[in-house]
Amino acid sequence: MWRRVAQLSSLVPSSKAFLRNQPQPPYGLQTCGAFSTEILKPAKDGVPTTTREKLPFITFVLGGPGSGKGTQCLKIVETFGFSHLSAGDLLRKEISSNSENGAKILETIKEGKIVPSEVTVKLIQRAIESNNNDRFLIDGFPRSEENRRAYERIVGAEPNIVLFFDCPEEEMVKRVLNRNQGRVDDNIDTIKKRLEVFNALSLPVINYYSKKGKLHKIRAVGTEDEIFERVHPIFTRMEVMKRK
Ligand code: UP5
Ligand code: MG
Repeated sequence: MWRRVAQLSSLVPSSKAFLRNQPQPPYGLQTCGAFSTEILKPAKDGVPTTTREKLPFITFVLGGPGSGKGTQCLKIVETFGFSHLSAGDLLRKEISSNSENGAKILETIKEGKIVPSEVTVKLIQRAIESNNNDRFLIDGFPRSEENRRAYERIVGAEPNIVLFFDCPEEEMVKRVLNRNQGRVDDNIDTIKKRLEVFNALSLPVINYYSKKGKLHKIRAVGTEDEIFERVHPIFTRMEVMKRK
């Protein structure tokens, strides 16, 4: 599994060529329920989110480093009762638990590169499985088209909606450098690499969901509360909230 990651990580400079060469997933789409969840025919190796009686409502939360994903997720959790799964936090937990992959995950994060999809998707899948909530925010994932396809293949479903926190690079760099929480990737060299990876590999994912009509782009400048005022109506409008 990790050998594949190393290959992926080295793809950052030539990401366009990599993305062009990726095969399309051979899964048929079905539409399910009132919330336009698209269930893909699940692969043999993973079905968890599709074995529940009712599919959970999944929101992917995307945006560059320091765009405020985590901060806004906490507010959405408080107001709308979602469970927050930060892919970065799940990976950092793997590092601190001295798991088999911990050292490699640490190296990848220090380099600002992307951890192999299988590693991250399994962590997300496990976190969803062990939580009975019917609504989740998946923060900071998928970061590449390959991540997105792996999630669809393993979990067998697409997100209901996708949030994109759109923030100028200058502001993101300032916020990350001010954070001061001891993260190994909060230094100017790694931040530059994270921004390169975001532009090369994550923006195509955002474009993909925009074309599918699932994307909610939020201007991520201003105070935390001002930004949340832009987020709030997205969820109040949704039928899923009325079921609470
Ligand atoms: N802040 C927030 N909002 C503010 C505002 N409106 N005004 C002023 N300050 C504001 O915010 C960042 C800082 O800004 C905080 O100090 C906050 O108080 C302040 P935060 O909400 O933490 O922003 P966020 O977008 O969550 O930034 P983060 O640094 O977490 O984003 P990344 O996407 O870079 O980090 P993540 O943890 O998701 O990933 C880290 C690494 O893990 C990746 O680079 C990658 O190597 C790896 N990774 C994978 O490989 N795969 C994955 O799927 C996920 C991660
Ligand atoms: Mg974060």
